[in-house]
Amino acid sequence: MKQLLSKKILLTCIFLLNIIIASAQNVSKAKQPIELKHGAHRIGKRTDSAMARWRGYGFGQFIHWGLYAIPGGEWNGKQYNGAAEWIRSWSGMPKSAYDSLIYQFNPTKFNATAWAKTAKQMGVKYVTITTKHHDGFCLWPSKFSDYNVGNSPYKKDIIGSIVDAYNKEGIDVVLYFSIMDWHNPDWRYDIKTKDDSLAMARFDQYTRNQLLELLKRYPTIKGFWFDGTWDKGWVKQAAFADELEQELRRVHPGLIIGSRLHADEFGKRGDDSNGNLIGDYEQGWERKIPEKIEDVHNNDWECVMTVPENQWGYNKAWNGHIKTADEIIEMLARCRSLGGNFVLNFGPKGDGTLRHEELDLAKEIGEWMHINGDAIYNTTYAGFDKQDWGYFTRKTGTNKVYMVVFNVPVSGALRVKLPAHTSIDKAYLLTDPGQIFVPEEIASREYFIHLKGELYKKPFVIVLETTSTAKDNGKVYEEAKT
Ligand code: 1KN
Repeated sequence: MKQLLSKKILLTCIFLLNIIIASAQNVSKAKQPIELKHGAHRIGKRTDSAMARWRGYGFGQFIHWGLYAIPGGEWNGKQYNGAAEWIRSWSGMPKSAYDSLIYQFNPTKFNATAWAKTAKQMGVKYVTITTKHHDGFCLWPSKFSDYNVGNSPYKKDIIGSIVDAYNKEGIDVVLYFSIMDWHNPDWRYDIKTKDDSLAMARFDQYTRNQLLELLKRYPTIKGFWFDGTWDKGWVKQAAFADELEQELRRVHPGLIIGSRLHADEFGKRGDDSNGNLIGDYEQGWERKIPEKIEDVHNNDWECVMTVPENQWGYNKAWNGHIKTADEIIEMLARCRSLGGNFVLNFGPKGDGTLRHEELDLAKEIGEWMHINGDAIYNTTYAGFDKQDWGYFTRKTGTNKVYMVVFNVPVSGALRVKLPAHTSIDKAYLLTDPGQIFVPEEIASREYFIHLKGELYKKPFVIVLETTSTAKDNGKVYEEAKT
């Protein structure tokens, strides 16, 4: 009995010891990064001027345009419930009917200058335009695919006229490019046979050719926005895709590429197997926005957002909730307060015009940006605690902090908690610097800014000129939570 008991104790001890050893090993494993050939090539943010420019944009426009704009989510009188640009994948529409839309593509009312002027009026600093979506249709006359705009009745190069017109308005251009291609017979969702490998090797070269072609044709572009890279077929091309990314960067210095082009050799996407971000910025904030600064893991990031629910290409029937200008402005301010860019999607019609809902939004958002843009452009995370009335942003590298106010409390008192070693020198309304607020100190480093009882129908901005006696001024806050 005694012996049995001690045996039991011994076994328990060994068992516990094993757990301790295993967890200790885990800890050392977590500390020891594994060697990766195709993981992140840099730890931390880029420090060059092209990336600094991108970071300062604040607000961008996304454009999804292609053959899917012609059906606009409808085929033979029936409505497709998915995203309009995915209609080719719907069993209700024959693939051949979709592919034949190229013979109908003739947007005679398309005017790149008009689009660029609308974007400028809205206040965006960059545009991301679909060169080729999942359907494989190319909006430029590609030498490497017949399925391109040059073979449509329209004939003319759409990407070229957009790049020129937007650049003329001072707006930078990024090219969206879907790797997944429903038109190219060499595309594979997975690679299971020798034949699949051969096909995908041809597909790799096709992709490389097209990307080099785009860089050559449009030398002013600032970046590529990749999509359709989630299937195993492409994930297994990690080595090729990584080398391709390096090649594109060599050919076009300063080029900005998000986290979606290549996986690492273990098939890990976005963050590599060591948890480091692949590419220049986090692309995962699609139709969602981080809640707090910890969520962004000190990465550069961009949020892309649709006006209705999940619709990117033109859909005649916008069902469900459609965002208002004020909602969109709030999303924009929230993104800026967490150091990200915000990109609003437009889905132009098949005739080349913008739908009136989007034109109206561009105007209303633009009116706000025109007077409040200072709180958005070249701003970043302020290092102040979030308050219920809205969002803080900071003019990058300075002690100028903006309060973008959306929810005025019934008391009219806006709470501000200052970080350590910081004081407020001056507080005033951005649109009327003569309107000065005298902050009331309510506790150590805690203030109320009292509004004067007006009715506020639009979000507004209060500027705080601050002094920081912390070692490194504004920079401290930007790097504080890294
Ligand atoms: C949830 O699965 C998807 C798959 C593709 C969600 C979105 C997308 C594509 N990315 C967006 C930027 C659009 O281009 C959309 O078609």
